[in-house]
Amino acid sequence: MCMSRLLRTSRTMQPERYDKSSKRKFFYSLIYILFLVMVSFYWFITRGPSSHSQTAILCYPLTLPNISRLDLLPERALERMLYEQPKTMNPPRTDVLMVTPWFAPIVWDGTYNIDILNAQFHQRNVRVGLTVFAIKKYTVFLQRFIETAEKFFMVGHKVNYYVFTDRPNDIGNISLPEGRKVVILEVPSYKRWQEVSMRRMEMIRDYSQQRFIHEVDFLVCVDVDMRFSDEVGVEILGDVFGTLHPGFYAASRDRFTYERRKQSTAYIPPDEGDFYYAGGYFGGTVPEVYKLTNYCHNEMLTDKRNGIEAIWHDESYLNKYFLYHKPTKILSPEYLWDNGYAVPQFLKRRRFVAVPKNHNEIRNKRALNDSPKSRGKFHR
Ligand code: 48C
Repeated sequence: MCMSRLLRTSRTMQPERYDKSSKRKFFYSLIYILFLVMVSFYWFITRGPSSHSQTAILCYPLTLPNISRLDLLPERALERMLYEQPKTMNPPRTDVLMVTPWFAPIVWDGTYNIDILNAQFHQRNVRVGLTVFAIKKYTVFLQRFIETAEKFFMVGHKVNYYVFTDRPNDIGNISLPEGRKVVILEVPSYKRWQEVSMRRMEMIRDYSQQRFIHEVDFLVCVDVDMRFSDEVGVEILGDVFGTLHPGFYAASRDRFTYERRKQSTAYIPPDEGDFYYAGGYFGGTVPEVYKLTNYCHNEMLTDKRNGIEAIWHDESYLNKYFLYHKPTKILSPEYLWDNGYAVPQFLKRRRFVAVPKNHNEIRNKRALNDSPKSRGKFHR
């Protein structure tokens, strides 16, 4: 009876045991197959079917999947926009040069669509640094400069005003809306105004390396004795840009006030030169501005060692730089004007104009005015 029970039990048990072990086997086979599939897939994506190089074999299977930078590029598309179609046979301006022989655009009113540009730059969440020097008595220009910039400069974009000054206490608290701020940078002052003007290159270079590179994408470097009077937006931004001097946009190259003494590093012979660029308005990406300011500062130091200073100081070195490192964008005199000049027909906008100054007024900090009697900043 015992035996028969045992037999009965074993008969009933066997199929169950068989069932369990086959399940287990099936499960292990599945894992094994899955493992093989994964290893093959891994091999396929890391080395590819056609790779036979020694390194590939040696690296395998430690190499991480080969994800190219191109695979990580963000997809950026503009929203649907309605605007006038650009017309190949009907250029927007025929009265002015719109592009240089090296294919850099010259920015004039009517040649660009700011809505398209704003959409592009908003997508990139662009941050702009506006550098300005207010050394010694020039602090008097700062308030108007920032007030007018708040109305016209890069409206709707992130802006850091980098104010270089030797008198931080003269600058009151300036509160700005979200995304815009004033950063005061205390720097030494120099006796001669020429030295103050020239040393801007060194200071912009040093702060580009230490600070600006971490905080902004583009730098715009301008004079402070100016005011904004019309829109200046992202249309000005590019790798490296300069601005046509309002006194020389129509002059022939031999009349430009380039440095003409061969002893100076800023020397440019009369048969060379594209444009005469203003010292008080240039910019670009932080690395490009670093290269530009580093070059100009080093050339100035070389001249200093040789006892020579270029005729128009930093402006002369800037012009030399742009002759052999062509700017990728050029701003028309709309972006730098002096109301002491008669306004020509082609000048549709005056976006950034000189504040006429009387040196006594500045020294005494009396109110500045636009008196036509004051000598124009850009007149030579
Ligand atoms: O901040 C000063 N203080 C000065 O004493 C002389 C110049 N400057 C800065 O250099 C200002 O930012 C000026 O706008 C800039 C260029 N200098 C000029 O335009 C003067 N007319 C020389």
